[in-house]
Amino acid sequence: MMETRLKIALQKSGRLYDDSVSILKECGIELQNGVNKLLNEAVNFPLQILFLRDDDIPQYVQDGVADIGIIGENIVYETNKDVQIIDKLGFGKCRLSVAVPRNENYKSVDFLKHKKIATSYPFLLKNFLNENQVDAEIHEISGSVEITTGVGLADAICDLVSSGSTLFSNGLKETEVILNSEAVLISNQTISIEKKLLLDKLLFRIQAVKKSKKHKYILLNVPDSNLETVCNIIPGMKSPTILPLGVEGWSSLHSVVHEDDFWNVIESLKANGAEGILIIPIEKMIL
Ligand code: PRT
Ligand code: ZN
Repeated sequence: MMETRLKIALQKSGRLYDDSVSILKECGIELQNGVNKLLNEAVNFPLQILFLRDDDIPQYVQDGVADIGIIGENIVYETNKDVQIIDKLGFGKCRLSVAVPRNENYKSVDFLKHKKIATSYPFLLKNFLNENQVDAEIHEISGSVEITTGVGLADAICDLVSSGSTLFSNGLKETEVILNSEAVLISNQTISIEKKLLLDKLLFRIQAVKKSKKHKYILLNVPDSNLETVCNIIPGMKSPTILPLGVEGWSSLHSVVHEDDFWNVIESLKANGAEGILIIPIEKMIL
């Protein structure tokens, strides 16, 4: 009997390519060296990788040509295929926004009434306009949306934004956020039990990698008199590890901090007499 393999669709080149391949790598999954750029096989996990245009991935996953895929939420919702979002992956963050020329006096969505809006996201834009009861003309184009107002093709645009510098250099300002997006793992609605087991295994690894990126390992020295206060500052996983130092009256403390509290924690640690603070990245985290 053929060994069951899970098939994953990844963007073949573009903004999601590097992070998609690295997340597999961080999950300990190694690809074969460049034999075929469109189809690859993991050497140490029953996984086949199909490299596709991002826009095509939802269709492939819906039809079961691929079992799972990595793609921006913007594409998942725009293509509106029957696929399931299993996990957010924390990269490829952007938003789908409406923008208008900077000198326009934009007060509300009513500004868009009977205007011409250029976009590559007609479905999401249409939904947004309907929800806001705005009747406008959608001009669908496949690229360079940001230049359309400057050349008189449109009055407004609806496009992806991350840093905002493309809008800025085209004399536009962001006025509405329609969707916040990041890369997600999607799956076919009906995968077999064998494949589901492989998917769970992959998901377990992805979650360990994601968690580790959000946390740092911290080591510090603290006078015993402040030990209790310092322990309360660091929430840790369960409780911090405390080891006596060679120097009388001092201890070494080891724990884990979440990136969200990171700088606050460091500041209060210093204020409470902590010294020799070391922060170390965590490679994997399994709780
Ligand atoms: O060839 P293929 O069809 O696979 O690729 P593509 O050209 O359609 O997509 P690609 O590689 O550009 O983007 C893939 C995915 O990355 C998108 O679907 C989003 O989920 C995500 N992503 C994240 C972005 C951006 N950030 C982004 N900034 N996709 C596009 N942009 C573009 C945006 O369209 C605009 O032109 O970058 C410009 C704005 O960037 P800032 O930083 O100037 O605001
Ligand atoms: Zn695309």
